[in-house]
Amino acid sequence: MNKTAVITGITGQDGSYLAELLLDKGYTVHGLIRRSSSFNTERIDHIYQDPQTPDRRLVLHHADLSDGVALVNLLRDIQPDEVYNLGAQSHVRVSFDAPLYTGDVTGLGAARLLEAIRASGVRTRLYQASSSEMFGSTPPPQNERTSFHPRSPYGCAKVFAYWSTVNYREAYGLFAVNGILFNHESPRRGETFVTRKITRAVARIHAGLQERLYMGNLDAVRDWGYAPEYVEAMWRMLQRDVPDDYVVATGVPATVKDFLGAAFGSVGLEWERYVRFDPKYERPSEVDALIGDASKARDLLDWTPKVQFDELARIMVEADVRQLEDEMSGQTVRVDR
Ligand code: NDP
Ligand code: GDR
Repeated sequence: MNKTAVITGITGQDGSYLAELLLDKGYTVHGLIRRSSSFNTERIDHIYQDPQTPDRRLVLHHADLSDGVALVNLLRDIQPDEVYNLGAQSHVRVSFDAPLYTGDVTGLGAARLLEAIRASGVRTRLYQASSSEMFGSTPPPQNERTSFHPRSPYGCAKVFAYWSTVNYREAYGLFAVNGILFNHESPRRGETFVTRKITRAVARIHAGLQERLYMGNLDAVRDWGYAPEYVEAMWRMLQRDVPDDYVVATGVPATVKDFLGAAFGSVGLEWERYVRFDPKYERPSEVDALIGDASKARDLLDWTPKVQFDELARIMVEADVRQLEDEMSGQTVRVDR
């Protein structure tokens, strides 16, 4: 029989790729979306099925990770085989401006979902979107045994969610896993994360629409992978016989400067001519270097990344160039670029 999954955060980058993956595998997918005063479903519009569609396999529900009772009711009604908790206030810089909100949604939200599973009595498997930001200032390489030292309200909230997930596994025998994912990007990446900010600017500068790009710390080292490959790892974690936690990463380090070089270079531009510093993009405490060791995921999940940061930069610049051309010619903007 085909499986049923619930995805929180289905309107985000990862939620949209995961929904596609699960639909391709024959799942019925229930996505939780937030009520918004304007449309917020752009990333999943291409897979949307209206309520009149016979046998539809993508169903959207209004819900919020701050509303625990709604989560209980939804889980009891849907009876999912798998739950993927991807919903979060996921921006590290913003978490310094909104620390309590971030703690509520990103941290307590995960606990509400765990408790909703317990309260509804549903027999299911849970994936928790944990993050390399939990390692914070602990030096690389980081793996499943590396200690956490978060450097932002977001990182602290994710540590709470991580340990809550482990605790429900130990206390109640819930099949609950943490995917500790390092940065992963795509043409669907939110526009204010550093890679997408850069690739959008490259497209606009190349088209003569923008002169400067203002940035923060260019020396940070990150391990950037390709989001569609990472959602496959999430799914594989829930197909194992026993629940466990896994690091998902490329193992390839690159600085923000390296990404600038790859992105501007892909259209024949030198980034140094256009990029300027603005302290507003710095963080009160920074995470200097994240480089993941994903050997456990390779050995147990048979998962290996293929796209590395320079190819990723090219994919994202090409998509943003196409999107800009579409916008300038007045065409409807495609989501899947
Ligand atoms: P996005 O920011 O693109 O998506 C976040 C999703 O969470 C959106 O669908 C958003 O809805 C939803 N959301 C925000 N607040 C709430 C709330 N109060 N209740 C319910 N849903 C909410 O993140 P990504 O897709 O990049 O990441 C997915 C998850 O993985 C997040 O938890 C993130 O923290 C984590 N993560 C991401 C990594 C990355 O590199 N991308 C690495 C490691 C972990 P809306 O569209 O309405 O804003
Ligand atoms: P990060 O991603 O904080 O690693 O969190 P982000 O792309 O925001 O920053 C990466 C690095 O770039 C530096 N930086 C800038 N960042 C932004 N956003 N804007 C700038 O102008 C800028 N200039 C320099 C940052 O200081 C940082 O060092 C992402 C999110 O997706 C989290 O949800 C996820 O958990 C982690 O990745 C893994």
